Amino acid sequence: MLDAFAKVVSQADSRGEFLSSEQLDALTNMVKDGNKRLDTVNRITSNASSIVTDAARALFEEQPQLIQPGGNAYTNRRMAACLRDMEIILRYVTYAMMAGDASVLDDRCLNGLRETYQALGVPGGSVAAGVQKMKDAAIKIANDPNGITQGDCSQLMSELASYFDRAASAVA
Ligand code: PEB
Repeated sequence: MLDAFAKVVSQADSRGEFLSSEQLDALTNMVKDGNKRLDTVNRITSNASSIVTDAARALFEEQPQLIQPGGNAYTNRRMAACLRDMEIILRYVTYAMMAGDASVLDDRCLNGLRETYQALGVPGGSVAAGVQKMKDAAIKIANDPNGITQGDCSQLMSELASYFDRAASAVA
């Protein structure tokens, strides 16, 4: 598990070189945007349960077969497992956002997840659809201009989107 700083240090060390000016520039920009990054993580973290439940509701509206008898989210036990899975994925996305690096998401959440779902008979495409709904909700919340000093968050929002896309394509 690496963050954006540890990653460039490890890359440079494996080549036995000083940090390049491109690496330093990228890290400088990351430091400059640090408060925005923390606000992003904070906003998603504080709204995690509504992000999860709204996305799940929308998913079941779009794919009602999931909650009908025989569906993969039918029975309270499976419904609970489904909501829990969405929450786990969202939590790892916030970790990746905090770290500025996807490795924590890859190593601790997505690694082997597709195979786990295949073995359980959980439809990966439906999980991916749920993750995309969480992405839209998370960006809406993180990028809301109200109640915060305004600035350009486009780069951070596309980084955030990329972690959700990564999770969705790991299971689809
Ligand atoms: C991954 N999910 C499930 C299981 C595991 C995971 C390991 C099996 C064990 C259990 O039931 O608890 N666990 C989860 C995860 C990590 C982890 C992401 C990462 C660290 O440790 N069913 C649906 C939807 C979808 C869903 C499409 C969006 O219809 C999920 C939610 N996951 C789902 C369901 C089960 C499950 C288990 C229903 C239970 C399947 C079953 O037992 O039949």
